[in-house]
Amino acid sequence: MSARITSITGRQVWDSRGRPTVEAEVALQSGAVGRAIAPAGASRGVHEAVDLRDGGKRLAGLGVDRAVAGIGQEIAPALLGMDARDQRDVDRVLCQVDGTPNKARLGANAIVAVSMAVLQAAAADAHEPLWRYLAGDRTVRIPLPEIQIFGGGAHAGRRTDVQDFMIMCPGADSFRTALEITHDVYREAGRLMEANGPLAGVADEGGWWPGFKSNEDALDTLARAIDRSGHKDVYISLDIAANEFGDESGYAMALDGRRLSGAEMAERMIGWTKRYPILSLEDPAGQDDWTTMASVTRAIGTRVQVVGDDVLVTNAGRVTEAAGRDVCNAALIKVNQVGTVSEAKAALDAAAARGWGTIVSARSGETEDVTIAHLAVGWDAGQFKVGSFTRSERMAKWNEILRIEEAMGSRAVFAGASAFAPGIRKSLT
Ligand code: 2PG
Ligand code: MG
Repeated sequence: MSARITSITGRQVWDSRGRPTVEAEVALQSGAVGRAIAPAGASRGVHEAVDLRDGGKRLAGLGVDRAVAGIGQEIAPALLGMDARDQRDVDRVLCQVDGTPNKARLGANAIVAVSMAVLQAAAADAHEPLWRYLAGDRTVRIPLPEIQIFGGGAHAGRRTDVQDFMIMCPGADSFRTALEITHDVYREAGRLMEANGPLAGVADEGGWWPGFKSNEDALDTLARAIDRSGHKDVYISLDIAANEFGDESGYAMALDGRRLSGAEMAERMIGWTKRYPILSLEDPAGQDDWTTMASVTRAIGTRVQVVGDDVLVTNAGRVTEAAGRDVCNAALIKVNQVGTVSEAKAALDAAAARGWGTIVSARSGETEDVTIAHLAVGWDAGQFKVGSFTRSERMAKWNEILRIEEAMGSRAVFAGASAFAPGIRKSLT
């Protein structure tokens, strides 16, 4: 029985924001089947691969009929007969058939769903869980989770400028323990918000919807919630997503009523890392403001992880270029940001080769698909970012890692502090 691809089907399903997205199903000659669903970002970099949407009035222009049609009319004919185990070949053909540098013609939403479904089918064919199929004989770690407590920015009506207020527990002895600590901090944060002001449900990724007077008010509240949880060694991680409020003329932090130049922005970010127990800082500057990114990294990079997301867009070329200029010391890895599994892996490898931290990440629009949980383990990424600690499209991923941790039994190694670039690792021990 062979792993040749015998059919590929695309269909429209719905994501966690109630928007249409693309699911792909791939069947092999052996009878193995793989399925995957494309996620969708809200804060997107201009250098990302782009989704194909129908436009017009129907479904607010977000329909995916054209993306689904492309799977049937162009992608399937090109991939039928190929060996699903040759992921790199499959992904090369996907890029070729699309023919654009940013997947605009057939859509990154169609392409990423097919690329991940082929991977799932190959693992099913090998009768292995996906993480183990990817890891082979290598020892891989259970990733350190980065979990959102408050959601802001583009995920919460811009109630705070900062997008993600998260926590990390590098001192936990296991993933299971890290989640229990998160549970306690999340509840304490909710209680504080209930006591001190508006508690208006949850944001796009399940974090508390922020009702704060300033960005620093949110930071103070998070620090208090950590304190009240009684747990030690719990750190703050921020995704500033500065792209969303910055351009060539500077950064407009609306909640604080402040306009900052690049240099002032860097100073503010560095100041926060001195006042609060911040261990990780994502996108403290805009996607093309590498000068500000690099000055932040130069100032704090030996004790704080500086993560490139919109800055790097999971692109191996940009990772290598950024590494040459010390723009950051960690890379966020989102498969749909570049479009195929192999290109995402190449970006992760480029970052790991420089000794950077690597974080497999979900998008703000997600589904029940848990493929990325397996990528985080099987690729030994060390860190995993999925959003918050409510809502099943988030919890499904955390729960999947729990299952993997249990399946590994006594061989499970929790990444903990080892997830960070060497300097930061040292400052933690
Ligand atoms: C990010 C992600 C997840 P989005 O910026 O890191 O928080 O957001 O998927 O909207 O780009
Ligand atoms: Mg980000």
